Amino acid sequence: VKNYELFQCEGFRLISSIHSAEEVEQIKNWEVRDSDIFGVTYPKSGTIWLQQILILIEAKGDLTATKDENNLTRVPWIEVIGGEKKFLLEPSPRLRITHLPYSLLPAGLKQKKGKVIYVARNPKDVLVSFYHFHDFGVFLETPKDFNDFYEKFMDGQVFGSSWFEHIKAYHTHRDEMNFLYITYEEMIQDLRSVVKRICAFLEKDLTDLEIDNVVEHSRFDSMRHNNKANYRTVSDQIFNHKKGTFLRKGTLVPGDWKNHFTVAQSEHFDKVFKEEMKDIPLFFSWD
Ligand code: PPS
Repeated sequence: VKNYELFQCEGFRLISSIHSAEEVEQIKNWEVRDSDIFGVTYPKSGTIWLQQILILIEAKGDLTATKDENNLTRVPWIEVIGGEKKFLLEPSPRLRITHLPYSLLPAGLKQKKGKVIYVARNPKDVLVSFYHFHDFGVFLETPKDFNDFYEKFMDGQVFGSSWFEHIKAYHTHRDEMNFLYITYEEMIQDLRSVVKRICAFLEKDLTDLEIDNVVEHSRFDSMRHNNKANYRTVSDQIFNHKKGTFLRKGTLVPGDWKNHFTVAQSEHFDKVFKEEMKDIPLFFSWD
């Protein structure tokens, strides 16, 4: 098995070196508590941004409260090997992130136990961020070129499978969960009001100053310089830190897809988007 080989769990593509089918299949049976909070995303949509925000809200904006612990330990991925043990043993509140599709979630979440925050990002920028991530992540196969990756992404032949299937399933089933939908672009435009919406959803009563601190410490620049939050400490066997950084462009170049897509790719994408999303009233800012 190659380091970066993908396998499927109920049609959802995962990475053989960091996920296990047996463990992922168990996740549906995990017992959910009302206090559990799950951040859910398709890859490259703002997961580690939400991870930092959740930690800071819990700490009422106090960065030092989290200083000894890496974000990855404080808010782990549920699907990564070893996830179950951590989940069962942890005292409340348990904060988690995941890329899993709706169909593989713990069943309790679908009975309105716990809370789900879904972050979506304009999928053209997701595609570009994901393309670069395949260079940075040692556990993913480096694409031949952008067009090669474009085709794989549109075909769902990537980790996370189809972007369209992911968001459509969550949108369709949102009323079955305690569910908050936010977008990466809203976070770029007005982080403070998104943080306030998250606080309201989580029933967290923070003062204006505490909110300011959450916002300040989760800005792109702050996170870029915070090794607890920016994945810089993850081993070279997982990320090729010589090739790039996890926080690549973020707010610096929103709409980075325009620097990568050809006109033909963009037109093709728009056509597929229109068709796939025809019954899903979700809108994205493309700039
Ligand atoms: S992953 O691998 O799925 O967990 O990646 P994910 O965290 O979902 O997405 C990574 C992209 O999010 C950007 N990012 C941010 N943008 C703005 N502000 C903040 N604070 C922030 N933190 C992470 C990160 O730069 C990746 O986007 P690109 O376009 O590649 O820069």
